[in-house]
Amino acid sequence: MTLRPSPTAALEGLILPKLDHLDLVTVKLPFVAPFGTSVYTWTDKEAMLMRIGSGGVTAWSECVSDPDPFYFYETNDTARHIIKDFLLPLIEPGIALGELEARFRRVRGHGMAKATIENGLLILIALQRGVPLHALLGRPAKKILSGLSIGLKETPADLVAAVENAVAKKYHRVKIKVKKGQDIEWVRAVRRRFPDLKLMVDANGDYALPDVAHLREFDAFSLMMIEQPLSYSDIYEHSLLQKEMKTAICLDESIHGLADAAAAIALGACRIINIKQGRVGGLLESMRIASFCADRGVDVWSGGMDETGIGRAVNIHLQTAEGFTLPGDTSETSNYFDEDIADPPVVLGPDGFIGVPGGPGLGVRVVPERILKRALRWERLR
Ligand code: OSB
Ligand code: MG
Repeated sequence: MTLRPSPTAALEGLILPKLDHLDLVTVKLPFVAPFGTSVYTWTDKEAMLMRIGSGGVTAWSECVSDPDPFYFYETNDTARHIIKDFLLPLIEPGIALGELEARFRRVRGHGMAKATIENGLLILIALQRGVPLHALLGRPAKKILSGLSIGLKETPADLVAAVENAVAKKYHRVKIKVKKGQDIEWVRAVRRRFPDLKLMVDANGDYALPDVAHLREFDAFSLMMIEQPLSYSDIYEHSLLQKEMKTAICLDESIHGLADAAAAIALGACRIINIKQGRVGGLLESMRIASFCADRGVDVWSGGMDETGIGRAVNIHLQTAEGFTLPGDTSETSNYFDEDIADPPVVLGPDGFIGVPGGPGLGVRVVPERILKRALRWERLR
């Protein structure tokens, strides 16, 4: 393996602007339908947004945590606490982004809180330069692959109906949530109806190693992968399971940064990694993981946290980076929301691709009236 230049070296050298103001705004947007997983059923998105301004330019970023700790340990309240009391005091105008990352390392974990700030600063700098975020990341625009994540459905027939809608829209792959007792027969029904569909399942950690015989039943369905079959905190047992299964394992919850990705790959715990930029601490760490995986022939894709239009746009820009070879959980806005807080909404083209917004920064407009309509809480910190 040849050593290549770091994909983030130039970004680490970016100089932080002086922040004139900083607000945390919590919004609550109803989902068009409840989203059920093995860990919880969400009926709305409660998101903490960060608004920062410098020299008349305003940037919005989104913390991808939920109000609850059912998917991940961070919550909107822990993120607020960590941002306010520990991360904000470390921001200093004139230092480089790499120096800020180094200072942030002293705070252990809390990647979603860190990502909110790092992403916000990158979006702000892109806006100040008048360039799209992907260009600031050093990447050309490209058509982004789409993918839908379908929540648990009561019956196999209900699930097949939902998959039919996704196929009609030309989604590039379909992921279905599974849990113990709501799995094999549901997947079998979808496979029978769509023998060639790019299909995968996500268990959000619902199984344990003694379920190996049951998990091997998934091998009959030519799935692209099974996402996080075992515990949210495990890497080692996934390496044992991967040896017993044909289907590729993809890790989501277990990967909190580059070191976890390296450990998982070295152990053979997965063949694919779901990179959620928030879970790993932001765009830079996401790019490091993606490049590391590309060098080792490990596919990665961008996960989602059913974000508002702000986080959704961040995920789209990220997917222009090297290594994002597989369709991610990047769906149309209308899959989750009737009205989002940003315009324009994400829509699939006739070929199922998603365009990267071309304007400066995220390339989407945050609509103030919609924020005000949806705001639960507004806090000025600077
Ligand atoms: O496990 O990937 C997951 C949503 C919330 C929390 C965890 C997960 C998900 C999804 C949906 O699967 C992703 C999306 O559509 O944004
Ligand atoms: Mg997942």
